[in-house]
Formats: sequence, structure tokens, C-alpha cells
Amino acid sequence: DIKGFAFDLDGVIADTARFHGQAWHQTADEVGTTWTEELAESLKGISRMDSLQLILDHGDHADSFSEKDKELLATKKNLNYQKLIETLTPEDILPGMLEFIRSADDNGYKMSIASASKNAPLILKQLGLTEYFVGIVDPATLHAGKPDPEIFVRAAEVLGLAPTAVIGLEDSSAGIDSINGAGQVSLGIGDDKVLSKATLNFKQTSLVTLENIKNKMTN
Ligand code: B16
Ligand code: MG
Repeated sequence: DIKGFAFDLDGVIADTARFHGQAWHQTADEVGTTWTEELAESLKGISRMDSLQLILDHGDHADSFSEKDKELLATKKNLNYQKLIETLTPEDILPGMLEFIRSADDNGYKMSIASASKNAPLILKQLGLTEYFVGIVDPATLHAGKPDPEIFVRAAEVLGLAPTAVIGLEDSSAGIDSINGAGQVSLGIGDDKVLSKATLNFKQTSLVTLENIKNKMTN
């Protein structure tokens, strides 16, 4: 029996990717890397330092940046990004997700956050959603990021539930691998070719309802 949900944040609850994109675009200009949509796409779900490394690797001078330079670039990006997410309001919750979170809460399901973002607490506060979640996994305490199962294993521990009683929601294929590895039911939101390993698939957030989930699980 399902008793809880573990949510990814970016791409599931809000579209913060566009703000990451804006802030990383500035970094790319600064280090001489050409900014492309493909590069922006490849940064989704990847940690801050891994994202920076990808941007440097796409330029011609990746070797000329010391660890100290990288720390400074990442800090600067994050300050720019935080300015952008301070403009978020509850209006920015992806279609249907506020309704879904409320109905899950009303029906006694417990919810936690499994996001690679160290800014998740700030984002949830801006969106007015903090109170719905019993906990947020702190990505700074993880040994490995998605696709490693660790973050979703921890998200179920936060809920105090067995993995089989939890549905993990994700928009990235690395995230689906993490949920499956953690032994949970994986719910993919997006293209079912990209998220082919998800147990359940929904094309968009507005289709995620308790009723639709129950129907898909009994099929
Ligand atoms: P931060 P998710 C991820 O969020 C983003 O998709 C990814 O682009 C970002 O680099 C990562 O969080 C870390 O974010 O710099 O705020 O710590 O999809 O795991 O919710
Ligand atoms: Mg995501």
C-alpha cells in the first residue's frame, strides 16, 4: 500500500531550470563557452559543481581554472540564481501540482523532497509549500547524486516508510534510475521515451492526480 510520496523539485514542482539556465549562461559567457540549448538541457538534475565542470569542458580552456577559481565561479552563479528564485511566487507552481500536493495531504499521505538543489528550502518557501513536507533531504550530506539511489533511499527514511510504500516523482531519467534503485514505485513526468524505465508515466504535471495514479497502478 502506498503511504507517501518523494518529490524531485526542478521540473516536477516548479520550473527552476530556466533560472539555472539564465545564471549559467552568464558563467558560460565569462569563461568563453558558447551557450547552447543542448548544454542547458544537459545540466538538468546535475549538481552545481558538476554543472560548472560541464560548462568548462565545453570551452577551450577547461584546464586553466584552479579549484579556487571554480569555487568562485560556482558561488557567483549561485548568488545570481538566488536573486532570480527570490522572484518565485505560488503562481510558479507547475500546473496541477498544488492541487495534487493538497489532496495527498488531505488523504493522509506523507511527503518529502529528494532534490539535488541546495536551494530547495528557499524555493519551497517562495512557493508557499514548506508546510506540506515532513522533510527535505540535504544534498550536501550525500555520497553520490542521482542516478545513485541514495537520495531517494534517504527520502523514504525521512518519511519513516518502507520503500515499497513510496512513490518517487521525477522528470529526469537519472532520477528515475535513482527511484528504481531505491526500490520505490517510479512516476515519470515527461516524454515516455526518455523516461522509459519509469513504472508509471505522465506526459505533464497537470495529469498527476491520486485517481489517475490509482488507475495506472491497477492496470
Ligand atoms: P543548486 P532537481 C537540480 O534540481 C537542478 O535540476 C540542477 O540543474 C541543479 O544544478 C541542481 O538541482 C543543484 O542546484 O545549485 O541549487 O544546489 O531536479 O534535483 O530538483
Ligand atoms: Mg528534476
